[in-house]
Amino acid sequence: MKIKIPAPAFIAVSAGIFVFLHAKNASPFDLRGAAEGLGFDTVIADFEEAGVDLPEVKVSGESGAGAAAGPGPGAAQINPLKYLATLQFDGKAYWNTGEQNFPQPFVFNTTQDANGDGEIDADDALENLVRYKIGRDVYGKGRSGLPDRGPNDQRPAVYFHYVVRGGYRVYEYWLYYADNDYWNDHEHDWERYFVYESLLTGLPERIVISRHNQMREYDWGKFPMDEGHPSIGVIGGGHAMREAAQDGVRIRYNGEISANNGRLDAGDGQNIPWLIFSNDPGVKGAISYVRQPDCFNYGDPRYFRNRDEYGDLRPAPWKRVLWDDPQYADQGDTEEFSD
Ligand SMILES: [Ca+2]
Ligand SMILES: [Ca+2]
Ligand SMILES: [Ca+2]
Ligand SMILES: [Ca+2]
Repeated sequence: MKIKIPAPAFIAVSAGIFVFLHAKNASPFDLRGAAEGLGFDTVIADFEEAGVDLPEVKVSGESGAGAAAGPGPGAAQINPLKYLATLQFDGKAYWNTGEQNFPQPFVFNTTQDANGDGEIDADDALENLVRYKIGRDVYGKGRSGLPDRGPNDQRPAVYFHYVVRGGYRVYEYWLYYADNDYWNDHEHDWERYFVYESLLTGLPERIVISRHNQMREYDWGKFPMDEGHPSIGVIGGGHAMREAAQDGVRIRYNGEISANNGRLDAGDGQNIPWLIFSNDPGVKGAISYVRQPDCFNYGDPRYFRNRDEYGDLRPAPWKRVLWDDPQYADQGDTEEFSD
């Protein structure tokens, strides 16, 4: 379901908007309806990738060099809050304790070398994680039994990336969990949902959510919503996502947190806004971050079937094909890696 934009005769640019004038019908596609910013650089890149020869760029309004160089002063920005989801996790139904860890920064403890290898790094994650807690300065017993962990930054966090592909601006939301405590036990767990916004209408058309080694696609209009934001159910332990609700801890798009029928020892009833990490240009309210490591070692001695702390390497999100080519999701059961 790709929308092809014909090669424009020329592009007019002014203060963050642009108009494509097409040779055939001479009627402009006015992309002002897209509401939030259209990164000029990004669209150029997309045409280049499609092998379209770009015609002369005629700039109206502000000084040419400044307007064409990217989102300058006054230019609209990409707003990652626009499609940020409400997540509801597994609760105590079916006689279990429900979900025990939630999306958070992958760098969340910078003071404790928990696995004793002389480095404070990503492989200390499982040992330092304090379960059933959401908050800025979390303390407690570590997931693998170590006492006095903390301070941990276990606030809700998302790693945001956007690309323009096939007639869409794709808003990618990547979630990091320190522990995937399921039949496929592993340290580190990267899950994701993508929203496809049409460049022609400026409206969201599809949402794609990760579920084990699949990316499942839904029509935006048929997906459950929470005040205009997707409402996604997260399956216990492995964090696969689904369209149906769950009964446990809920983190809303606006940061409202509630335990419901789940267990939450810190964070219940609080409002903790999502941390939006992104290094992309023009992203509103983004916190930049260091894209290290390139690989996460999914093994951990805590797991009977995956004991090698430095084994089971999986590329970081920003090293995956999917990161810059989300059309890959259309191919269904062909994910590169099962998280
Ligand atoms: Ca360590
Ligand atoms: Ca570890
Ligand atoms: Ca998982
Ligand atoms: Ca590890």
